[in-house]
Amino acid sequence: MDKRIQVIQQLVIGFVICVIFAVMLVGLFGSRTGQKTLTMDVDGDGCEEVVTKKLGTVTVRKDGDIIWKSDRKWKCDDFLVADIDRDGYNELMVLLWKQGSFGEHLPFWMEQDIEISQHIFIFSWDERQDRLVPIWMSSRLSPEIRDWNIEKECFIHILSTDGEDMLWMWKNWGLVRIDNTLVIK
Ligand SMILES: [Ca+2]
Ligand SMILES: [Ca+2]
Repeated sequence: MDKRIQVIQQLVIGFVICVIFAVMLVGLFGSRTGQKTLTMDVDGDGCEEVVTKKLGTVTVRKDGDIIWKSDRKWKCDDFLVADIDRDGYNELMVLLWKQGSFGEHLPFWMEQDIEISQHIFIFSWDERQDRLVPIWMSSRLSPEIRDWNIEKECFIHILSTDGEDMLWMWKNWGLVRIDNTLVIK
């Protein structure tokens, strides 16, 4: 066979393999890499802000001005806005990846904290500071979250990467799993 034809065949096969991989990657990560926009009242003034996720960054805009933006070091998968503690004001929940789980407060037995891990960070509007402040920051999630959504206004329905279907809610000072103990009507 002509060598040029062989080269062309190899190039075509290589291209097809690349396309197949690209389609698989989009299938695996497409839902997480897409954009998302919600209009919700985040600062409790009765008017809606625009919350967006784009290229791994979550941004809150009020009248066109950015009033909150996720940390540059985070890769945000998704966000939810709901009144999870049922005080009449919405919280912003961000599902994100970051390096390290302990920040500046590294446990004495650890020499380094460089692992990339998934976390849920929850923010609430602080009137005195006039800004969103973190009220709960999870440690490394295990198993990780594949998908989540708000159910019945304040419950968080979570599907883990290992296929577990869970229901969580805010209790006292953090998220607590409740699907084993409570039936929602
Ligand atoms: Ca508002
Ligand atoms: Ca609230």
